[in-house]
Amino acid sequence: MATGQLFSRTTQALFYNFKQSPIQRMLDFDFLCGRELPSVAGIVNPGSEGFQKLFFGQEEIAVPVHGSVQGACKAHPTADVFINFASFRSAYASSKEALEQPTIRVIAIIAEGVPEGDTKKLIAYARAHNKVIIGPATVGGIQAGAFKIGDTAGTLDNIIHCRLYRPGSVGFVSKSGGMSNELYNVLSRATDGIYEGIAIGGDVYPGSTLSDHVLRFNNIPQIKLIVVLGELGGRDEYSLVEALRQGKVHKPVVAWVSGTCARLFKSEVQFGHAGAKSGGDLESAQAKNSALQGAGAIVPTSYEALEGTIKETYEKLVAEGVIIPASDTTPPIVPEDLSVAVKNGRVRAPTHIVSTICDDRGEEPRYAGVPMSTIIEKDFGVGDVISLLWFKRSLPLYCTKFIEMCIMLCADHGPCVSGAHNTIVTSRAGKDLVSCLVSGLLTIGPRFGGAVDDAARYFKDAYDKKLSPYDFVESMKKRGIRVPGIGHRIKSRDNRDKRVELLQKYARSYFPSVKYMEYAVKVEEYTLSKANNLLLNVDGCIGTLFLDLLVSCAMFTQQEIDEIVEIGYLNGLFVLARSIGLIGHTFDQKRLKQPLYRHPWEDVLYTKYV
Ligand code: Q5B
Repeated sequence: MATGQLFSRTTQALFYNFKQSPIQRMLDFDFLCGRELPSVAGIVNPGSEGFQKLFFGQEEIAVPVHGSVQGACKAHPTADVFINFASFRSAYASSKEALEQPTIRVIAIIAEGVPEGDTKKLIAYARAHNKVIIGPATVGGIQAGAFKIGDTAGTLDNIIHCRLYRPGSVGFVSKSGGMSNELYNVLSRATDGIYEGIAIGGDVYPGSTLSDHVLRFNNIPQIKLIVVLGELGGRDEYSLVEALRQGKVHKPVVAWVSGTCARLFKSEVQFGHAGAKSGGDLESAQAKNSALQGAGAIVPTSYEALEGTIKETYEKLVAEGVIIPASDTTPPIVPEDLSVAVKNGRVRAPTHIVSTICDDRGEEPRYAGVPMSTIIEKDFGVGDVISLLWFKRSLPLYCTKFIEMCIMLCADHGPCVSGAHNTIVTSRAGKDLVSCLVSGLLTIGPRFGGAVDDAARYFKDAYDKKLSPYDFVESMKKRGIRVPGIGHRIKSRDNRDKRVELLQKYARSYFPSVKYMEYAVKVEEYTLSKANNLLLNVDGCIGTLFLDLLVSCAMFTQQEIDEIVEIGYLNGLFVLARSIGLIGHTFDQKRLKQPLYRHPWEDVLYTKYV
């Protein structure tokens, strides 16, 4: 393993797998330390390229995303730390690939459960190529005031509390990531804080050992005191014992091996880490503590006494002039995320969107207050859903049935109408479903299918003003306006529109009143006297009947009815219905593998006389 510093204030890392929270925590730490360069140079997210927006202090920065380890290393040749957040399944392959890159020097493997055989292969490769592995099964490590791996040291509050934004004099190494957080607190109370802290991870075969890091700390001039927290199980601590015995460590080492309580259990005990189980006597916490003490480490009598022992040793070093306590600085304030501040009631922000029809924030979406499960359990239909989402109330059955009839009857009217024709041509041009659909929908307007609202408006106005059919039609003619809802290209007095007949029959049977529709029938009588095809069409029928529905169900105020007609809700019925048919035409053409449509020359009048 390399000797000396692993990180500095300019160290940059590549982060494997996009994990927003730990990356943001690294960048927040950078800001707290006053780093100028973000510690995350790039993200490797297999299969995707681009960038991710993250905060660096108050500013947003774009962190590049690379699809491969190799690509990321090539793009960021000075990033020499690889932080691997792959799962245990893919941690080996990605770690191996990272180790093979000449630019990568240190790799942290966060995943738990990496097969021991795989870890051993990684260790062998790293040793042979003079690279450092931290982990697997680790939270990582930190160099105070310089560089932090992922979630190490927890929240910003904890980092500030432990003064990790500036270097102290202690080199700390532990197996456990959780306990390292605890010890950062202890060390901030008992000393001037850490210079560097590493959690090697709780696996039986860690990529780097306690003694590897202690020997490294021994070579770092800023580290004056070394603190080690081992745990029962395994023999790792004995390599430290050996190093101490051989005089390889000349700085004071305070050490404690936790797990002394294992002796209280009658059978073998497995603690949280894979490697933390009471095995033979040599692997017990007691044996390791006494071996460490015998080799010259300062070992307290219990974990409770550890803080006091560290404090005593630290103060002795201060008194001897070995340590000049690091001075305290005030770190900058890292801006809080808006979502967190809002959640905790610390700020209020005006909303940018108002919505009243559907609330998806609870366990299940609610349409106008009605939970989705109720809609299913009570056997609601599409008409009920339209009632709730468009009119924000549950309409009676005869109304919802009428809505459904409109949808069913207007779903399609063959391939020759404007909308279907456009959709067919678009589909044959090879376009996608949405393009085909909207190309058809865009033809819906005052002449084709989109006369429902205007029919409701004009017929209502004429009826409310008590205009005779004659006066109504002639006044429209004078104004040069065709009566919306009257007239059809193929339907006529002798070829009635079945849809109109069906809707009229239903409404006459179930609606309390059909006064607007009956008025339209009288208008039709007059227009038919002018021309055979000027009959009440499907738009006019739906428009007038919907007026009847709104007025006669007594669930809408006059103001609401005026608003519905004014806004133009009723064309929505045709749009919704015809979407069904247009989607059908799109699929039909594609299924039939129809070629690109070209209109025949002979069907075009080429003339210069108009
Ligand atoms: N004239 C629908 O016209 C059509 C008149 C009128 C007074 C009228 C026309 C019209 C109003 C809009 C309307 C919905 C363009 C129709 C639909 C869905 C569909 C479609 C499908 C489906 C048809 C001949 C003479 C002229 C005109 C006069 C015509 N309409 N006068 N009020 N409303 N209606 N649209 O056949 O004296 O000779 O100059 O605009 O309600 O879109 O199936 O196809 O489900 O897909 O082209 O059902 O009626 O008649 O333009 O040659 O006019 O009648 O002024 O008089 P045509 P034109 P003059 S349903």
